Amino acid sequence: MSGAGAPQTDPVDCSDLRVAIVAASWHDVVMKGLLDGALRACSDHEVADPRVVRVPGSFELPVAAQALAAAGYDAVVALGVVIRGGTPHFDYVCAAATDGLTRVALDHTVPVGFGVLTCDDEAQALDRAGLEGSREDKGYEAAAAALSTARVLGEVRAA
Ligand code: DLZ
Repeated sequence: MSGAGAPQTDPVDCSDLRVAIVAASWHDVVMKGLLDGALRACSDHEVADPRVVRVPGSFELPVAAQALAAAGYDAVVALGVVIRGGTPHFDYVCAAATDGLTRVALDHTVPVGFGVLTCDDEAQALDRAGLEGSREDKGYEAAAAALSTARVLGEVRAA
């Protein structure tokens, strides 16, 4: 999947929303880039004080996202990096994170930004991490998507 075609949208005011970020801890340089990007997106959208929680790996993202959604956050941003190794573990962790986060979003009707990188190697991950020299900023994108979706859901509920 390429990053071409991503929407170019201006940040909307989300100062009234409660926002949480859940971030895995594997691959710390890439994770720092993703987390910084998500926090920058929150700032651009005027989210005052997003809550940040850390979990060990991407496999643990859904259960933490579920707890945050159940606690009443209006938007959750999930960040992680999974790098392919020589075993099927990669596929299981990616599937668990993807399916689990989708389930949280639908079960709670809360947008869950999908900022989980699934890469063949570390170079691919660094290129998407929003670091100096990266071509993409997936932490920012995931947070911006969750925030603008939370705004849309608010409008749907109000109509
Ligand atoms: C075990 C594992 C491996 C091999 N690789 C990664 C990875 O690249 N990225 C990641 O976020 N987590 C990895 N994990 C850890 C699992 O997500 C999980 O934390 C453990 O299996 C314990 O449940």
